[in-house]
Amino acid sequence: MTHSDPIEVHPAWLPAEAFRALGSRRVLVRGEGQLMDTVAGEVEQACARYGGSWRRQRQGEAGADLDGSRYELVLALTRAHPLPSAAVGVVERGTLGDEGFALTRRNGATAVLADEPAGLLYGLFHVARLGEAAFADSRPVERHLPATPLRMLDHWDNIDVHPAMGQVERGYSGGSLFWDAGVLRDDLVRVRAYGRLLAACGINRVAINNVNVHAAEAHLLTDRLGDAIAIADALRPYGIRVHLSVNFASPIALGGLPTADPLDAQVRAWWEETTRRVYESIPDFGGYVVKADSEGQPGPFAYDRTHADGANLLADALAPFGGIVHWRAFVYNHRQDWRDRSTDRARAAYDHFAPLDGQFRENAILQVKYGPMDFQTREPVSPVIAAMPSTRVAVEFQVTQEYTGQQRHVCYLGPLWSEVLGFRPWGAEESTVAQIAAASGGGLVAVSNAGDDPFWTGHPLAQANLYAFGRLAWDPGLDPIAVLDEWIDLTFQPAAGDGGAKLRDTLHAMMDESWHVYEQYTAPLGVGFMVRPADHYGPSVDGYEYTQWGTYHFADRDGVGVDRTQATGTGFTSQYPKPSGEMYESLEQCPDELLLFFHHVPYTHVLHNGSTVIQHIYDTHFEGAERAAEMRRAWEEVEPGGLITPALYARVRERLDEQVRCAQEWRDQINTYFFRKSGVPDERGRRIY
Ligand code: GCV
Repeated sequence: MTHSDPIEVHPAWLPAEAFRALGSRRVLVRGEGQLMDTVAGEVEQACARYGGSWRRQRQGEAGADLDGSRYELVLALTRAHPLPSAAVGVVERGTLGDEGFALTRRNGATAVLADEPAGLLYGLFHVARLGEAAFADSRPVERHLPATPLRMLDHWDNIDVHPAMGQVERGYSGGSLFWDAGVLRDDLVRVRAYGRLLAACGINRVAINNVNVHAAEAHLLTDRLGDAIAIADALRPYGIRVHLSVNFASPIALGGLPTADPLDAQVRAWWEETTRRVYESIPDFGGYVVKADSEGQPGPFAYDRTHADGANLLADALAPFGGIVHWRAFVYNHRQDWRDRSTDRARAAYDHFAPLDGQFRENAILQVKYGPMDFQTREPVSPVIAAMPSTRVAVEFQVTQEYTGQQRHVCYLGPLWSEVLGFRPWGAEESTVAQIAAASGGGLVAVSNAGDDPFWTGHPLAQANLYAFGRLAWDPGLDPIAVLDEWIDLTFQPAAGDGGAKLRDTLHAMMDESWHVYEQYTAPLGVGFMVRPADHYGPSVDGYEYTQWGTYHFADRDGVGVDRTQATGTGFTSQYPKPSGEMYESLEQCPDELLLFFHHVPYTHVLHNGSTVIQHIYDTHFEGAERAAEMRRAWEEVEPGGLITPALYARVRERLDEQVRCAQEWRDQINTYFFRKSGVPDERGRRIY
């Protein structure tokens, strides 16, 4: 295998083989509408390839040959009339919602039923996931309903190539799927294929442009709306609604008004009219995403108005059309003085937003990053999530691996998200983060990691992160390792058979704990950052220590960590309800992995695991770098073939080389730094520089 092997666009988790089982059956599709056409098209293609047969039955069309018993797979809307016999009595009509489906198998036929076409689309992809298992034995009726109707990806794509941030801000997968150097791509076939991949893992909304809305991108709302229309047309067949990130100062920049004051009548009229025009062209438009008064983006503060005033302005403009505004809570002082230890960036989102609870419109969603800082490898859950009972709150994840190896490192993030989603701020008997987000009507959002790279995600194994986000958004209770298994089986379908068992084991060995491995060799015990400023890749322990960004570790010769306690620190722990706040406040109860996020401790402090902080730093860094090398050794034993094409093999191999190199660099810089600061030697006498 060489680098010059031709690389076609990789099918990701939808290779043709994923449809072999259903494509070799007799299939009946029953129902009308655009999404039903998509379902029928999928079935038609699969049957053409694998020798099955299929029939589309239209409403009212009946006849002996259309009896469901002649089919091995029936995909039908519950309102279909007459209902194919395999589907009769399976489920009560009207109980599956807009997107749910029911699946059962009896008398030799598998039936998938849904109240709405979107449900059948998700049901079809579920059958693909099950493969032959969908046609074996009988199955009691299973009902599959998404935990939340809002399962969204944000793209940080720019239209113009930004001088510092490029075509895609924090993008590690080549260029944008939508734009190339200032223009919409001519051919949106790939965007349609992207929509298909997203639907197959459960995502139903995409914000197409960067939340940092620069000059050209602001025009998507008006004279470049055509770009959004074309993208919406490409994604619609897979049930995906398009959203736009908008610039809060648009009334000035685009409308020629002297102000963007959210309470100004002209400003309100401008947003109303502009929004009306958007809906004229895109009737199923999802709504707006706004980053306001954050990292230099304009917002309501310029007019002495609150974030609620800002969000409500846009919510009111969107409301007549059923649209939503996602208002981001990533607001903090990015001009902090490192000498001032009382200002704490972690506190900022809560301080800004908690007092506004109850003031947001019904169609405004507060979009909160999962942690209080910025998508670090390890952070506590953001206290904002539990602090706004009268606000719709969406939890935001980052699939693009800005701080988790930039798709050069294997870092499967399913376990991180699953941990966050399962966290219970009020204690064991109370709601999880996933339940809070769903019950509030906020849902889940993540920054996409996809681009025009032939493998979609730069690192082929990073596809698993995109897949896992969708699946966990659909059902946060899924075991992330089982989700990884699904992804392996779909993507490397032959792995589902005997020959693939070894590949499956290898991928699990490399990926299951890869987030922990990455955590081991990077910033220790939840302290965060220590990355190279600006590009956020690779180690630079003091890179941010004396900057204005508020991301400090405060290491000195005696100890390290940020005191965020109420007793002696910034008081951040008080933003949590009981018992989580008490747990973090207490040095004894604080989980080891978050110790340095909440406490400044001496290097000799003994962790729950019995090790001192300094020895733990040495041990985890030696071990993490070694485990990265083990991943490479495991991959070396994989034999290219089948769906492990030479190009895919080589791409993974080349990235593993970089991961091993970078992990060693992290190990040596971190260990050396703390040895020099503390003067405490490694008790195992390993090499520190
Ligand atoms: C889009 C981090 C990233 C920025 C990003 C920002 C955000 O700070 O480094 O590139 O900007 O988050 O989420 O808005």
